[in-house]
Amino acid sequence: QQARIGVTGLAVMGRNLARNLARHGHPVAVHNRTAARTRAFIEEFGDEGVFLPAESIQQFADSLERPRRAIIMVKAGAPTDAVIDELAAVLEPGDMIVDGGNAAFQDTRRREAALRRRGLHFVGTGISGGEEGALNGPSIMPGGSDEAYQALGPLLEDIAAKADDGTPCCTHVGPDGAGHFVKMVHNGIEYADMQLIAEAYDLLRHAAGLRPAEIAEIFRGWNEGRLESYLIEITAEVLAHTDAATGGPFVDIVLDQAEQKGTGRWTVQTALDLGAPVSGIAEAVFARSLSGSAELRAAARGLPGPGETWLDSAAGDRFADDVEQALYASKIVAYAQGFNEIQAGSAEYDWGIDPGAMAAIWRGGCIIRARFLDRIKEAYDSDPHRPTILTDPHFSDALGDAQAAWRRVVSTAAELGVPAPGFSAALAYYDALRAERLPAALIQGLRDYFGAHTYRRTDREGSFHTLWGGDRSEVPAG
Ligand code: NBP
Repeated sequence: QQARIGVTGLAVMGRNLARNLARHGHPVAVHNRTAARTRAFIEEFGDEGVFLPAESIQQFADSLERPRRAIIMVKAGAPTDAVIDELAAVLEPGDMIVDGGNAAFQDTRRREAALRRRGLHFVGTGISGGEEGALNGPSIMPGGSDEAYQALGPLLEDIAAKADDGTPCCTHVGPDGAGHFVKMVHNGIEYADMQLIAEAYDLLRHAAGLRPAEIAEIFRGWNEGRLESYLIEITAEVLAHTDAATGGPFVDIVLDQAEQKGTGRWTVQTALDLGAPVSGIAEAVFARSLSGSAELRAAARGLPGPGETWLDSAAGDRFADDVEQALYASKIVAYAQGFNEIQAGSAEYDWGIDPGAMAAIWRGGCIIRARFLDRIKEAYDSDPHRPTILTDPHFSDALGDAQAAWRRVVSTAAELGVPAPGFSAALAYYDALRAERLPAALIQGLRDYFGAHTYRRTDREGSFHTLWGGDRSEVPAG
C-alpha cells in the first residue's frame, strides 16, 4: 500500500497534522530525522489510522503515491532548507513539497523558484491554530501553483476547520510566498488584537478599579455580543483563573514581560517596506518590546504621573460600556490595517489575493477566529477592491456610534496615566484617514526648505521649489 500524503517532522505540529489526515481516512507516510520519534509516534497513535512509518527519507519517498505530496513540519529557517534539500534529492518532477512551518515569505519565494527550476512544486502553507488546531482542524493558507493546489486542495480542505456555514477554512491564497505572507499578517493582527484586549483589561483594572474576577465576567458578557471570538473567550478564562500557590489571581503572579517569536515583527518590517501603515500592529509589537525592557522600566519607574488615578464611581459604572465600544472600534481599525497590508503585498508581488476569502478562512481553526470576520468577508464580497473596510456601511456605522466612547476612553487613559497605545494609535489612524487636510503639507514645506526636496501644489500639476534662501519666489522643479 502507498500513502496519499506524507509528513516529515513529527514534533507537536507534524504529529497532530498526520493524525488529522489519518483520522480523515487518508493513509499517511510519517518520517522524522530522529527515527525514535517516528517509532514513538506509531506506538502511541498507530491505531488511529493507516500510517506508513519510514526510517529514511528514501523510504519515505518510496511509500508515497505519485505525484508525491510531502508535508514538512520542522523548525523554520535552516532546518527547513536542510529537509527540502534531502527531499528534493529523492523526489521526481511533478512532486509536491508542502512547507507547513512558519517560514518567512521571502524564504518561501526563494525556495519555490529554486524548486520550480527542478520541476518540483513548492507549496508554502500557513497553518494556524497551534497544536489543537493541527489535530482537530486548523485554518490553512496554502500558496504555490494552481496545479499543486488541484492535487493538494481537497486533502487540505478535508482536514481544515469548518466555518459555521460549513465551508472549509482553507483556500488557495496565491502563487509562491502568498500563503506564508497571509499567515504572517494573520499573526500580526493577532498581536494587535491581544494588545487591545490587554489594554481593555488594564483600563478596567487601573482606571475603573475592578478586580480580575469582575473583569472576567465583563469579558464573558462581551463574548455574547459582537466581540464574540476565541481570544475574548480565553481572556475570560485566564482572568478568572486563580493561582494555586498564592490563592490570588493568576494574572497577578505572571511576570509582565510579553515574549515574541518574530511573525509580528516581520509583519511590521514588511509593512515598512511596502509603505503600508499598520500602526496598530506596530504598537502591539513595540508594546511587547517595551514590556520586556526590564532595565529601562526599572530606571523609569519613579517618573511622575498624574495625581488622580481612579475614575469616580459614577463614571466607573459607564466605563465598561465605553471600553467595549473602544475595543470594537480599535479592533476594526487593526483588522483594516492588516487587510490593507495583504492588499499591498498582493499588488507588489502580483499574487491576486482575494481579501474576502482570507477573512472567510480565518473564521474557524485559527487564533483570531471571530464572529466579526463574517462582516469583513461581506464587506469585500460587496466590493473586492474597496480601499478600506472602514467605509463599509456596517463598519462606518459602528465607528460612528462608538467614536464618542472611544474618545472618552483614550482621554481617560491619558488623564489617568494608563498606557493605551493600541486604542490611541487606532483612533489617530481613524482621524487621520478622515481628515480633509493633513499636516503633511507642512512636512513637505520643511523638506523643501532644508533639502530642496520639492512639493506638489493643490491647484496645478507639476513639482515646485521655493527659493527659501533667496527672494522666496517659486520655480518649477527639475
Ligand atoms: P519545532 O519547530 O519544535 O521543530 C521540531 C522538528 O524539527 C522535529 O521534528 C525535529 O526533528 C525537526 N528538525 C530540526 Br529542529 N532540525 C532538523 C533538521 N536539520 N533536519 C530535519 N529535521 C529537523 O516543531 P513544531 O513546534 O511542531 O513546529 C513545526 C513548525 O510549525 C515550525 O515551523 C513552527 O513555527 C510551525 N508552527 C508551529 C505552531 C505551534 O503552535 N507550535 C503553530 C503553527 C506553526 P528531531 O526530532 O530529529 O529533532
